[in-house]
Amino acid sequence: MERYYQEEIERASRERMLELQNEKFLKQVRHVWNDVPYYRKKMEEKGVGIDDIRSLDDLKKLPMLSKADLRESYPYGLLGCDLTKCVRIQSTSGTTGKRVVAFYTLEDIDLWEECCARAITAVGGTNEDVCQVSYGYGLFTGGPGLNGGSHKVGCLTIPTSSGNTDRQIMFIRDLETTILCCTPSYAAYLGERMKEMGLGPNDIPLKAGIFGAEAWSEEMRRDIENTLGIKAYDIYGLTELSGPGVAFECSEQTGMHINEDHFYPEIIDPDTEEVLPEGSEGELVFTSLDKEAFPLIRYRTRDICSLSREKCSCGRTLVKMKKPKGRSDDMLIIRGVNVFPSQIETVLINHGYAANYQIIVDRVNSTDTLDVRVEMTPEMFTDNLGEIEKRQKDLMDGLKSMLGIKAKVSLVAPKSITRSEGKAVRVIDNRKI
Ligand code: DLL
Repeated sequence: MERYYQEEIERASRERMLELQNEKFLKQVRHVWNDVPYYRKKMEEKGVGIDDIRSLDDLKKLPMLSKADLRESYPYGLLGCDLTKCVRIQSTSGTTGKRVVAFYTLEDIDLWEECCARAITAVGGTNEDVCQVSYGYGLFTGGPGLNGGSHKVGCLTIPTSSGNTDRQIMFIRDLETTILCCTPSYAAYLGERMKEMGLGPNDIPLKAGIFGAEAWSEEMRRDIENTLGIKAYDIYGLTELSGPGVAFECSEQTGMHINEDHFYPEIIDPDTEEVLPEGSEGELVFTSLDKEAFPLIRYRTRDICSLSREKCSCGRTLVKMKKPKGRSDDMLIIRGVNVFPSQIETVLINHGYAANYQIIVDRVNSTDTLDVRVEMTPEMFTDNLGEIEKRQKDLMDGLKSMLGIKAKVSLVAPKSITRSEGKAVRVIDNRKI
């Protein structure tokens, strides 16, 4: 039986949802106009006043925000309320430039945790479940968000955070964890470690996993499901909008329902910023509908995906986003061809490898080179050079037909690529552009 955390919203009619979105949108724009001088200035520069915004149809008149705006206005420039009303900050793991800091009031946290509670309920979670949160806690939103959602659902929550893998497995077994929350790459590592310890799916009580924070392929989903003996569900979100729970997967496992009563999505052409019709692939842009401390209008996520309003068998009417292929800034342009790491992952897993790989890009004599380092599994490990060469050639052929360009493959020994406890770093781009 399908369960819902907030059924009236999750299954609202299209008319009801539009009415709610419209009402909240007008309030949110007014809030930003009155309380966020940075955005008001952007509106004025575009020649848009508050009276030009009368309904959601006018959304397209409004300027977009990007990560550059967030960096420029760091730390308080986009704050929408008095600092005394804020009770928390979270921050992105940004590797370049200034970090992005997002602020929350108590009410913001409550709504965010409700979104996570919807996600946990959608995978079958109830107050009889034990939910182990193995996302990082701290500035990263994964741990705190799912922790809050798990409390709301009433699960017994185990806040292990990430790392200390043997202890994670011990808790899963001793405390009978039924729902595991972590990045997909960490879930794969937990499965690998379990195998090394001689444990199989029947030795653990897990039934579901809520995995997100990074792009992962359908093939990786199948692998994790088989190794851990669970159903693996996707979850999406970003710090700027709250954290995990912006969208979540249901029993159908064909994309994530967006919590569109809180986050209004658009898909745009990343080059022209033109809004694309439903079903087109493009960059996902969100407008928050009821945030107090950190409201964002038309925020460009840089994530590439498409939206679908096809009827879902779970009964939810919330619009669905397809699994993001990755971020537009993760997309590699190799000799003029667009390559997503997730496409490479698909080929590797289809050839029987695990998702332990690294993509090294370089430029030699003005030509881009693509080198995929992938670990042999312990079962296929050999020092027979002929065998290794044959395997490398098979993979190169597979990559050529998926990507349309030639990639070099280097098979490396099991365990020689560093495992990740959070988001995996898959790409090393040595080109100096
Ligand atoms: O990763 C929030 C999160 C935590 C989501 C736990 C899900 C689970 P950030 O660190 O701000 O926040 O990174 C946000 O991660 O723009 C996407 O590029 C990527 N991302 C998040 N979820 C997915 C997913 C968190 N399910 C950025 N599939 C986003 C693909 C994802 N990419």
